[in-house]
This record gives sequence, structure tokens and C-alpha cells, in this order.
Amino acid sequence: MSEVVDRVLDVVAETAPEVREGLVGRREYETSENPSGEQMLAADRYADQLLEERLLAIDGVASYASEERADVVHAEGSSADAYHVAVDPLDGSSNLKSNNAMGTIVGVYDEPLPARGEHLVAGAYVLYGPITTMTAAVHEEVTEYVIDDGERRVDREGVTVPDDPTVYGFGGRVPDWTDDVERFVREEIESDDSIKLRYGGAMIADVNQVVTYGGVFSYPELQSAPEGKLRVQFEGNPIGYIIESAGGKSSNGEQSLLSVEPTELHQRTPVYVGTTSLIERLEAALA
Ligand code: AFP
Repeated sequence: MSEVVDRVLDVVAETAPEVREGLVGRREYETSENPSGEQMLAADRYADQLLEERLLAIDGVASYASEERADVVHAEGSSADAYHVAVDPLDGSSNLKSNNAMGTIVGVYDEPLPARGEHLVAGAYVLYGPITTMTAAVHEEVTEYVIDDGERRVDREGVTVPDDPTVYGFGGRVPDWTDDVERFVREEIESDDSIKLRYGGAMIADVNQVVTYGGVFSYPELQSAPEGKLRVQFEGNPIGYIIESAGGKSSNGEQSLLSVEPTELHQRTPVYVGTTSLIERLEAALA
């Protein structure tokens, strides 16, 4: 079935130039909200429609779930061993107005959704940065591709999260952080002059900083939102799979994100990912 995974990644790569070109003229918010109660941009819906149509057309893909849709969409007739894809079509779409980085996240599961991250067979993100890249983990091997005219071209194989942390980014408002999170950031991170703040408002752009330079990205538990903001199926699991495949560590504050038992499709979770030693210290601080 690895040919199905390859085809999913090829389709996402082929669609990336159209998503990127489609951003122009789609910066306005629609009246509808997504299932997480967030305003949708025309660009969100455009990317979602392109990816749903093309991913469900792949023989071997049984269903499509999206951060922008309340329910899973099932392909007509599919075999029992088919895969189930979960997509955040345009992660960081609020960055479109300010022309900052955004991306697409995809997880390929071997179980119907919602499913634990342990059921991922692949995770990938496309980063619409100065250049368009894809970072993909397949069977725990992480590869970075440059997407050139819809083709994936290997740029870096055996990608690993650096052991020495140099960047950090925590989402949410500082006054809304819990005491444990604030204490960790102040005492364990800001006191270390080798670690610099890098937070841009699009998870995959901030995660790509951590994959490149080492450190931690988090959208933590908040006093106002103990489950944080990010979604297990569409953000936490695929990114956790990529980070762990690259030798880093993911956590919800207590356990690997991939072990979180989801009870509903749009369930949220606190997210802490990055250099293993730093995430271990963070888990100890939150215990
Ligand atoms: P949008 O897709 O609505 O811009 O949200 C992006 C996101 O889900 C994730 O990519 C960011 O890390 C996080 O939200 C940013 O949230 P804040 O705007 O609260 O910092």
C-alpha cells in the first residue's frame, strides 16, 4: 500500500501550486465558520475543495476529513485496508491578510477517523514560504522536498530535529498561560541566551523553524482553554508523527501526541513538539 501513500503525497504536491496561486483574490472571510467555530477564508474553502476531490479519487483512499468540514467524506466503495486522510487545507490562513507563511497539513491513517496518531502511516506538511517545500515522514523516515511546478524534488533526506535548541514559540496570550507553562518559559527558556523567540502564527512555519534549528513549538494548555487550540487529527498527530520520526519528541503535556485517544473528529489538544531533551524537561515541569 506504500504506492497509495506516495500517490497521496504526489497529489498534495501537484495541488500546492494551485493552492498558492489561488490565494490571490481569496483573502476575504466567508460568512460561514468551520467546525471549530473559526471564520473561514475563501482560500480555506478553495484548498479544501481541491484536495477533497483529488484525494478521494485515489484508489486506496477510503475517506477524507478536513479541519473545514464537520464530518468525514467517504469514497464510493473502498477496500477494508484502504487509508483515511485528514487534512488542514490551509494552516495559518489568518496569515494571508498579512502575507505571511502558511501551509497544508496531511495525515494518512490506516484506521477510520477519528484515530490515534499511532495509526498514522505518513504525515506531511507543505510550507508556502519564499519557496514551496514539503516535509514528509513515511515509515519514520523524514524527507524535505522542493515542490517545483507540482513535482516533489528531494532536497534533504534523513531530516532530524537538532539536539541543541535555538528557537522557541508558544501560542496563546501570556496572561492566559498556566503558571506551570509560564514558569517553564521564563525559567527554562528565556533564561537561556542561546534560544530565540520564533512565533509567526502558522503552526507549520513555526514547526519548520524547530525542525531546521532545534527548539520547541507549542500551542499550550491555556487557563481559558485547557485543551489548547490545535486539533488532534489535523495538526497534532501529523506534526507529532513528523517530529518523532525526525528524532524529536511530541507531547500533550503528559504523553506522546500519538497516544492521545480521540473521542471526536475536531477534538483539540495542547501541543508541545521539538528537541527531545527540551520536551522532556517541559513534561517534568507540567507534571
Ligand atoms: P488559522 O488557520 O486560523 O490562522 O490558525 C492557525 C493555527 O491553527 C496554527 O497554525 C497556529 O499555530 C495557531 O492557530 C495560531 O493561533 P494564534 O493566532 O492564537 O496565535
